[in-house]
Amino acid sequence: MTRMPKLLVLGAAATALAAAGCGGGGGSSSSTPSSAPASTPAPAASTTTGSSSSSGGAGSKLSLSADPSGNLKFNKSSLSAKSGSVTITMDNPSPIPHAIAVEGNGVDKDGQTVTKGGKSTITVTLKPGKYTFYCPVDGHRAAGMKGTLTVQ
Ligand SMILES: [Cu+2]
Repeated sequence: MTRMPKLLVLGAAATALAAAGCGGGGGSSSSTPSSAPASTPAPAASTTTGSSSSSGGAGSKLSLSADPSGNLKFNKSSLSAKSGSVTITMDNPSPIPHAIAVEGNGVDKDGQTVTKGGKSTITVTLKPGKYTFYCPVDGHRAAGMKGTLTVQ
């Protein structure tokens, strides 16, 4: 369940790639997915025009933290993200172990439980819809350590 090491490796690899000079010079035949439905009124955002500011398309990154004074809650009760890859990082400044987890629409993923000073991170691929983020430590979700993640 805990994918922390793999995430770190992935992050490092991505960094290395980015550092190694951006983007290969388009040798490969453009594999543009021709699946885009013509009905979508795409507001010109999908086709990046010119400027090679490669944001990497790394997906949404969200962060929150556990209540520092030991209450069983997060500092946010709602989050929103774009569909696709979503990374959520929870800081735990409290003396109580906590973790971050996401559930909904067939997704159910728990992050690593961390103690004071630690970070719990999960990366999930989400479709538009509503999800619940919560702390998977026993009793914490029931006590109110949860919120709504809206994906658009
Ligand atoms: Cu907790």
